[in-house]
Amino acid sequence: MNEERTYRPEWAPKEQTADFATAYVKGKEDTTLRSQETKKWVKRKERSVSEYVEGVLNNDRTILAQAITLVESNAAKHMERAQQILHELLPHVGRSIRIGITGVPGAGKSTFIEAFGQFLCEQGHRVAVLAVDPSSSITGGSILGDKTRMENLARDPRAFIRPSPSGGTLGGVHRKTRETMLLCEAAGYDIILIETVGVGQSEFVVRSMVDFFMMIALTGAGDELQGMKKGIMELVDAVVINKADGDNKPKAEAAREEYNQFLHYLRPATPGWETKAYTCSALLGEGIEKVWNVVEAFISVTKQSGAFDARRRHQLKDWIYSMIKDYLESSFFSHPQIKAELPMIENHVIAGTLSVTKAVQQLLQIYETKKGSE
Ligand SMILES: Nc1nc2c(ncn2[C@@H]2O[C@H](COP(=O)(O)OP(=O)(O)O)[C@@H](O)[C@H]2O)c(=O)[nH]1
Ligand SMILES: [Mg+2]
Repeated sequence: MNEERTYRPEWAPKEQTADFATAYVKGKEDTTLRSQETKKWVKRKERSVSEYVEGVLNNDRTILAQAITLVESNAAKHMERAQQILHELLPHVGRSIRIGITGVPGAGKSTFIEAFGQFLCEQGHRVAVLAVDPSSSITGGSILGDKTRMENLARDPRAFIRPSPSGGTLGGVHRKTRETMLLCEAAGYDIILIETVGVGQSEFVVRSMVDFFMMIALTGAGDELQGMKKGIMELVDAVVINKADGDNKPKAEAAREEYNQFLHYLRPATPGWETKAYTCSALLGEGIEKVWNVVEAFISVTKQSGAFDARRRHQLKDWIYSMIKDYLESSFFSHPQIKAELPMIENHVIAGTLSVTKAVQQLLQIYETKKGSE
């Protein structure tokens, strides 16, 4: 190894740990961006909308990734172009199976997706993996190391992995993930897997964009049923108890029965479908095919009953309303006059000199009159 390759930045931990990149490779100048004659930097040419559309339809992965970046951008100029691209791609979207996967951190979601995704690719499918990570919208960072756990899947040309969009509210992530999903469908991915950590509202957000929703659960930790408290069990179409291997196998079987007893009394997440618990070992790849068989049965039952299409229609409506809410909320709170007056009005309410209703009325009046005079 030469000196450049072993250079370590000062912020690197002293101890070499497996989850930290061990070497830092110094960047090379990208000569393609320098004009050959003048030796001056030239700006990379922006792609046209039709270049994006064609690239996505031909599953050019570079262009797909760039289109997703455009969709994720909050800049007005990018948003407009992204919407043009999405509009042209509309006839090519919607033909995938959308599967959401939730569970507490450490349950094995990423390991499961790696095994499940590889299995599906071997079956001739093309799989896109997206993530809704609420921590990324709050802290700006994504769950560490997720991508590295999907190393094999990431290398498979039949799979496409995209980590969480960052920035903005969960509502913003919601829009970005939905639109990213549409781009992946247009690029020919027929199975979309959306991973989310069971935090806050993210489960509801993911439920509102998928056909099939599953929870990866664990045994242990007092054997309590995870997700019971938060009502997550009423959102899912399957509970998959992972790590059913080695000494943990009997425990996983017991947990499965416990879950099944409990699920029996719940209102099913999807009309006409009984949510049940299953076991698997994502690590050993056991029980993966069984989970896929469950998804296939679900699709066939709900397509026949009409529940599948009804849910898709409902989700589109839901999307309209959630976007309106997001838009109004950010438009209200970013309004200069509101920003200026809000702290004062807040203080009046706290001091007891103004009622909450009156305060809200005042603020809305400020917002509406200013909007009207713009
Ligand atoms: N024994 C066993 N360990 C597993 C299994 N699936 C995942 N793990 C381990 O559990 C840990 C967390 O897995 P990960 O996929 O990152 O969980 P996530 O946070 O839900 O995405 C990792 O150390 C995995 O190797 C399994 O089926 N059996
Ligand atoms: Mg993970």
